[in-house]
Amino acid sequence: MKIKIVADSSADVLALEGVEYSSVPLTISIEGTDFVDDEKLNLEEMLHRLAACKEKTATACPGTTRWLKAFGDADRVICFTITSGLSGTYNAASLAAREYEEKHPDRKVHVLDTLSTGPEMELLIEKAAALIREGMDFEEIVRRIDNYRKRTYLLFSLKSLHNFVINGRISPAVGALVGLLGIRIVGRASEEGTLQPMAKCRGDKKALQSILTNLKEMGFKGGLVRIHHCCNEVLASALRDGILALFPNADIRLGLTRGLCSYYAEEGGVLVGFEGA
Ligand code: X90
Repeated sequence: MKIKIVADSSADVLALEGVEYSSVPLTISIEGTDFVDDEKLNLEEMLHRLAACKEKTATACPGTTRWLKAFGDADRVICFTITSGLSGTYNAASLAAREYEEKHPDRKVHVLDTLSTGPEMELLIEKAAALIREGMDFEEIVRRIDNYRKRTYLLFSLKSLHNFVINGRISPAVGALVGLLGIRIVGRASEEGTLQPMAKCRGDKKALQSILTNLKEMGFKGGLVRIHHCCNEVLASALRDGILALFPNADIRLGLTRGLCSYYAEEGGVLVGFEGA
């Protein structure tokens, strides 16, 4: 029985080797232009337009039609969504899954609210892909992924929370933490899947130290780490080197945020997904 993986575009994963996979795009609207977060997205143009734009910009989650298209004709689907704490994506995917199963009673879709995004989603997707390749059955994979999610985490460093505030995704009080020149907010995805600030840091070097400290406190012992950044190769590489200096056996991979995560993380933002306790 073939198992397909489907995830929304906030996972920053466009393709998977050896496993059926579809990425379902969110949309970023900037002054009348819709940037669809798929493989054709011109990220550079989107960031330029964003920097020049003085009007309100917005994002939108994929509707059920896009999800149904991604499920295609798969017998079994494992579907990963960005946190329901910040987006309607999980809700839309769940509605689509119900519709799919009603139409095809022999098929099944498991929708997983990752309570996170970006590189933590990538870890969950990678794990599911590995288990599919091993030939494990659907129910068992779903069980394993549910357990695995309990020990994966997301930390981040952001220079601005502007787009979170204007889209009503965090309270103005939290948003007020940044705005000062050179201040980064280091935070984590909370257990409820919301943005939880942990430290205010002046400059990327301090942010790096704060991320390393939190990584250890959250139980990292040298497992998998995925780092996604928006135009900040310097901090992303320094982080990799800092982690490797403490945990030489860590398995670390760097990648780029795509449209949705770039819009919210903004230039300079770095997201770290890892295996903790
Ligand atoms: O329009 C929509 O439905 C999408 C809304 C998404 C809002 C959050 C995006 C987060 C992107 C930024 C840093 C990580 C914060 C994670 C907190 C859980 C990535």
